[in-house]
Amino acid sequence: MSEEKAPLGDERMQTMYRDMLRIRRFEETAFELFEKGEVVGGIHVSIGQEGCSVGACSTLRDDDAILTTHRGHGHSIAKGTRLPEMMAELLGKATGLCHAKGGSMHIADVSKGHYGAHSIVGSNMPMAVGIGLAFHFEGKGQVAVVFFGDGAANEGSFHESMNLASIWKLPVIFFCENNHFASSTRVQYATSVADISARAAAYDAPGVTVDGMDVLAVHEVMVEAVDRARRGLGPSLVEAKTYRYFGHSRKDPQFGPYRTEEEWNEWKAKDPLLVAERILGVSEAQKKAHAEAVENELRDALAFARQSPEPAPDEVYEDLYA
Ligand SMILES: Cc1ncc(C[n+]2csc(CCOP(=O)(O)OP(=O)(O)O)c2C)c(N)n1
Repeated sequence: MSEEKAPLGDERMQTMYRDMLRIRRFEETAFELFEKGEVVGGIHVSIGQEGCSVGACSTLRDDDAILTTHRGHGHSIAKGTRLPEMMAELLGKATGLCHAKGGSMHIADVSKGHYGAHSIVGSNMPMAVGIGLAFHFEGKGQVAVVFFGDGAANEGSFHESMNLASIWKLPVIFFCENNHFASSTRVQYATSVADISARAAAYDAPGVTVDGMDVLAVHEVMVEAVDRARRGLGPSLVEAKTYRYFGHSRKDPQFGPYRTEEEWNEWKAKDPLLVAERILGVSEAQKKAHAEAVENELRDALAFARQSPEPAPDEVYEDLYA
């Protein structure tokens, strides 16, 4: 459907494609480093879900806010977080975004409007409502986008947050990445509705389901939700149907026992990068140029992270609040 709509300018579309590739290659690299023991702590990759993060964040201003989850590398990169400091955070270095106190699952970059990755499932939604309330009072038209999974949509915090955002008409967009699994639990097993977006009706807000493998379709749906939020008309619920190619985390095997290789292959045929190449009009020469630029950027980011010092032991209590 998005193929029939007027395209964005070529430069913007090329940037969207490159951002998706940056996310894919950053996460592939980070996962390899994790398996070798170089990335400390846990890691959850969003490979397969790049159409969601880039489609959503490509509609935002620098001064808009995002909040993400344990699976948040893609949202961070799409919102503008730099790769060197992000890689350094994963490697537990002093130059990391959170001085090595966050790691993969708790990255934050407030300078880019990134109010944190939050690993307690559902915990970021009440925070997004608080940020939305601040934006409402400030009156500068800023919006807050909170990313969460299908599993989080069954948490009480989702319902409470949607309700409060709706009665106060706050500029909050609830962006559910329905990748069909919460750990090993298939969405249909644990969720009362076929489309999570249907739940918006209970909070008198627009709810829309979109193909999360199609970056342009996500972008288009988000343009409407963002516009509504900026105009003071309140929250929206966007559900992007997508798929994670990797297991939930390292301990989880890729295919099962909760899914089959056949299903995995069906989704891989709709890979968001392949779809983007087609609908954004990325030529072979442009693909090659993007790939080279991304490899160079990653190489530099990794070199920066590796050369950075470990945090000093006497800094352990700095930046902590209790
Ligand atoms: C409140 C809470 N319950 C359980 C967990 C353990 N846990 C971590 S991720 C996860 C699955 C979350 O699934 P979903 O919200 O669909 O996000 P996805 O992992 O698919 O991106 C669970 C159960 C947690 N971190 N927090």
